[in-house]
Amino acid sequence: KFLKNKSVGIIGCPFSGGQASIEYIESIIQELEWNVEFDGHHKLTELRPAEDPNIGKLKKPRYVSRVTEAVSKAVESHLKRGQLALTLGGDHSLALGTVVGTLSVHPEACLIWIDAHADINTPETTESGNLHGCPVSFLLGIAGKVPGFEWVKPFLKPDRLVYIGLRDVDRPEKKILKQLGIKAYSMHEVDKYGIGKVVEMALDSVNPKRDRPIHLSFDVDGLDPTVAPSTGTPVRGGLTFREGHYICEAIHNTGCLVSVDIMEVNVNPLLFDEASVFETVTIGCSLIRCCLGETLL
Ligand code: 6HN
Ligand code: MN
Ligand code: MN
Ligand code: MN
Repeated sequence: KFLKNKSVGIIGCPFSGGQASIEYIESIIQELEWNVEFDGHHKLTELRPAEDPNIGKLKKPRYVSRVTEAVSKAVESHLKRGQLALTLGGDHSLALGTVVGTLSVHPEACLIWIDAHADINTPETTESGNLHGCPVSFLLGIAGKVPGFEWVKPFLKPDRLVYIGLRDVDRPEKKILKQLGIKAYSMHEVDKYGIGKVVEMALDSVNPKRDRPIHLSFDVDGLDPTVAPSTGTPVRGGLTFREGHYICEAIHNTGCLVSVDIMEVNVNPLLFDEASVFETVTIGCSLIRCCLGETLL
């Protein structure tokens, strides 16, 4: 509904060291008869400032703000050309950039966030100080003024956001979700209703007429660590292989998908063995194929 032709722009963001089989991804997308534009991995490490002391508890705030701003421009440019923007990461703070990029082209877009975590800590509530636990608070405009992040706009309205897969939400994050009335389907609801019903309810809440562009931000730790092991903050009891794929298939079927993030795939051989990395990259590729319309039959 919102894309000009079957063309996808890949934004490679090896922000935590990842050079994840881009060539493989290019070829599987072409197999599906999509045009692929991949202008290389974005040189994000070049944006690292010489000095980057904490701001309050926040770690590497200047580096993250520069990188995410650059990523927002990349997403914006692909969307403006009518392409689907596919961002491969990298830590989930990148979604601050990708979602702003999507909103700047499609202000009426909604955001579907697949994750074990809510990533909605504010600079006040974060315990770790890691910005990948905070992007959603910045997106909603509830993070307060943090120097360097003035570019973050437009903001996302809380009723345009829905979560699926949550199971490790910090106490202050639970409070924020309640206060803002944000729709969230945890693993409890996935167990109770089944993934089919959960995705339908999620879509009904943010996109009742299926006429709004959709940004899907998929943190692979939303999946169970048995199927996506090489990720930084794994949590047991996650989405199964099929539940993850079903989400992507169902969202593709709306015809509204404009922007996809596949995040937190960690390919660092010092942290994970080869088999774990291969399994995680492979499931990432397979989710992408579903987002682009691959069907089982
Ligand atoms: N992720 N809630 C924890 C924190 O540090 O704020 C974990 C965040 C994980 C973030 O997986 O994208
Ligand atoms: Mn590009
Ligand atoms: Mn995340
Ligand atoms: Mn996560």
